[in-house]
Amino acid sequence: MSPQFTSPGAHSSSPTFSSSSSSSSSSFSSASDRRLNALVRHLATEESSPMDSISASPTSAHADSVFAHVVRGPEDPILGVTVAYNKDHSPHKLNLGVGAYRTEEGKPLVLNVVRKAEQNLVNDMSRVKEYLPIVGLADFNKLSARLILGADSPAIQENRVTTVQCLSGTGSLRVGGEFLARHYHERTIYIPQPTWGNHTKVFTLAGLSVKTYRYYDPATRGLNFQGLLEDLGSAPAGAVVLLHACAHNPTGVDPTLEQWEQIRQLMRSRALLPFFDSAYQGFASGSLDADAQSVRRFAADGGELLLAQSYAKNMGLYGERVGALSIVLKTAEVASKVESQLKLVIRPMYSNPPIHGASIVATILKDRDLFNEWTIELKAMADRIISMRHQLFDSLRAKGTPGDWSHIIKQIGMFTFTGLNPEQVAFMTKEYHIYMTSDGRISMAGLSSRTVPHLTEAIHAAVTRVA
Ligand code: PLA
Repeated sequence: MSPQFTSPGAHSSSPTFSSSSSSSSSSFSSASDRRLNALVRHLATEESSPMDSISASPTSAHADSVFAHVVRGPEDPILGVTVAYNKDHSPHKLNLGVGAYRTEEGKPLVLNVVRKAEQNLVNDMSRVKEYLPIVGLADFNKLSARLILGADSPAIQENRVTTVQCLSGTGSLRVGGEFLARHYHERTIYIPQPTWGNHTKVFTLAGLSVKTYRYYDPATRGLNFQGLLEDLGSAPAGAVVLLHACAHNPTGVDPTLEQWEQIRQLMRSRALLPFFDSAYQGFASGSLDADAQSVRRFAADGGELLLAQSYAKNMGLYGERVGALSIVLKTAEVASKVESQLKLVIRPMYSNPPIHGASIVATILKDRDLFNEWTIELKAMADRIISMRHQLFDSLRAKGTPGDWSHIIKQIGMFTFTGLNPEQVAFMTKEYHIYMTSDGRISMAGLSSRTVPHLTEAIHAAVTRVA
């Protein structure tokens, strides 16, 4: 039986909806017409007191927004550079802000091997779009842990590693931070000074208290190793320490292997818990294994650690948001209990991760030919960045730009920490349409042979004309 609605006063002269239904219309449509007509009459009745209360209600169309007091937030210091760049109409504009790889032609790059993997996935009619488990794609997790810890990792063989697929590097850091805030006794995390700008926000919002340790020495444009050892040496026992696995952002300064060894010994002796951020594996040296050495040394001593991985840069999967959080633990039993708690962190946050990007990565990592092809493309990206360093260095030297620019070729990874101050950066943006973060970081991956002369002109003008 159709639902019936009775409307008091349906015979009145208020405006009515004419029914578009034919004479054979069902009792349902005439009933719903009556209901709509009653509503229209109700809303049109001026002296109706419920109407008064609607217009006076803060969420009605007539009142001011309940969010009128909200103040405009600042743009993100890194992603906001792209927003400003997009508004600039100059044909000479150059975006060296966000770390995003560009070709020699200045175009974004989708790796060939990624195109192939996607083709395989599209052609596979057995694939479905069901939800992934809370922890993500099993193959992806297993292969990601192997990629960073090494195929022969004892921790993996002994099932002491739990890996969960997360929303790229950022999501992995956040899930790790939330887990620590809930289940770890020491809520302080030490991050390098300086570091990627988002670290402080991610960990603070996760519920940790953020402190810094000395890392970079502006005088030498290198590592402040003594300061680092002192600060970690006086951190409270058990504190978490964020370490950039390689290609430190923004400085491009990494510890040597000997220095890593000293850091490891100090941290283990003080029971400091390492949390590695690996956003650039393969991008620093061009070798996936070489760039994983810091992490592997810590894992090899049998101690515990957290590890956030991103495939944004090394597979060019920026917008696919694909990454992983691994936690290396003492026993398989602890690992499985920790995983059960990671699921409780993830489920109310985003339920389960997206399937496409992780499937691309798993397809590439499990096929020997695709994997080899990836390493070749990755090396080509790293080599192009290294060659940009040499071209910019040579070009500044040839122009006689005042200053020692050797740090451009000594630093490693996607960025050069130029030493330019915020005023010089603002000048370069205004006069030369070159966009970069105000701390003087430039993304070498955004540079090409074609744009090196323009950047050289701009740097030269900035250092000779702006104090
Ligand atoms: N960790 C570090 C050290 C990073 O530099 C970045 C990205 C991430 C994590 C997070 O990357 P993901 O979430 O995309 O995997 N840093 C970029 C982009 C490249 C950004 O700021 O979001 C940067 O320009 O610094």
